[in-house]
Amino acid sequence: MEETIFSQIIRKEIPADIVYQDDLVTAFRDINPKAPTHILIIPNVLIPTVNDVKPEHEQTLGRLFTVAAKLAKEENVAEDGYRLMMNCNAHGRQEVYHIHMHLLGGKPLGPMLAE
Ligand code: DGP
Repeated sequence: MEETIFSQIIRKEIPADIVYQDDLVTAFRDINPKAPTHILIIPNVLIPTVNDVKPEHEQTLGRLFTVAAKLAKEENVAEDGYRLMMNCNAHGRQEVYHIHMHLLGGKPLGPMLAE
């Protein structure tokens, strides 16, 4: 398993706009935002893709959702709505092989998939 740039962000070795961190997860603003709110919520432990998820990750991955809900409220997008998204491998267009939940909101997001 090879570390990605996200491990360096977790350890604060490179700059990122971190909006939340605890013992299990870290959340920071996407460097190339696709919506007014675009935050990545990631496990502190390296899990390259959703295909690598194991039962022992369930508590950590559950935390992604509780943090998403908290951040959606803080970003004032909870009422209007938002999208949570996780890409896997080539067909999912995953770019960084450290799983991450995209939290997108702040405007109507349009159809889920572009043709
Ligand atoms: P994905 O295609 O799901 O793997 O999305 C990867 C996202 O990660 C993409 O929206 C851009 C973002 N990203 C890549 N490198 C960095 C970085 O160094 N810092 C931050 N904040 N975001 C990054």
